[in-house]
Amino acid sequence: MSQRELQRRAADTPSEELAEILARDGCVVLKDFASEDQVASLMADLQPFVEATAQSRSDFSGLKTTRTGALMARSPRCRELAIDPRILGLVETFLGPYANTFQLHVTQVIRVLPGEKAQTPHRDRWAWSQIFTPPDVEAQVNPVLARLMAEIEPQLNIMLALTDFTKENGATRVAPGSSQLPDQAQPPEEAFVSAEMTSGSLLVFSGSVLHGAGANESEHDRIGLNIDYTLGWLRQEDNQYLSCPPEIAKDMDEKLQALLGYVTGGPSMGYFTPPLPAGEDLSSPQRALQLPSKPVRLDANGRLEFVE
Ligand SMILES: O=C(O)CCC(=O)C(=O)O
Repeated sequence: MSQRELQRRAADTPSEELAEILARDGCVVLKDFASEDQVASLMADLQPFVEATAQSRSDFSGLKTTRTGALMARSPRCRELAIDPRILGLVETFLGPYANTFQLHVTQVIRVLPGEKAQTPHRDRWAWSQIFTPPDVEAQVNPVLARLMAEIEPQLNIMLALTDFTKENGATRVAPGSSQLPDQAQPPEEAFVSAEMTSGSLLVFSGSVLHGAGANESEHDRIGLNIDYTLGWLRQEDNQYLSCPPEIAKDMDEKLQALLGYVTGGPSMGYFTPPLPAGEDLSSPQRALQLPSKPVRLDANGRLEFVE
């Protein structure tokens, strides 16, 4: 596989045109998606959480990388970005054939620190088909899930540059067109392009394209704001019900509540029954946002009780 150019488009390009590029290449850059002021406001929201985040501890996640999550709970500006109509339009166009509802999958600030090495190229959709193995043991794959995931597009990602992304500071490396290759294919180094972009620009990439963070050989941090979307019927990578529980989600925009998972997917997916008091009935997930948050627990005999 030879190198294919990474396509770049204006931020207001119609979603149908972008979805075509994504279907062919698996990636596209949207220039100047956010203004300098928007980037500064995002940074202001996120800085305290990013500064307090310890470095990751695995070879894959990076030993000189910090990953800060729970962004919907933590940042009003991230909430606005997650439901930006340009992004939601593209999510619906690109993932639309494979689901009736969509949800947030990952929300994470990825800060690549000076001295970090390049991340192993991977496809994000492998998260559903790889079988969990201890660190240092070669990943095992469920072949049925791998085949199913390759037949659909299960995921769409955005990476907003909060600093400039350069080859030197660890811009995401992506292999345009690799989304078409079988899982076993290992494209050569030359097939990868550094998604260089100025802060405020956005890399959009599918769960099928081979990519990874680049090595940071500069003296400055590379900071990207990563929000991933997936199909309503797949398990979320970052469990949004825990990262953004009902007592926080209850005052948010309805579109965002739905993306967090507080919506019924189709006729019956995702309902729940409030465990107390007795007599509560099957309820839509939206009801969890309206209930008074009265804590419950199991007593010494394993019986459910309200905490008084
Ligand atoms: O930070 C990046 O540029 C990409 C990170 C990534 O692909 C991952 O952590 O799965």
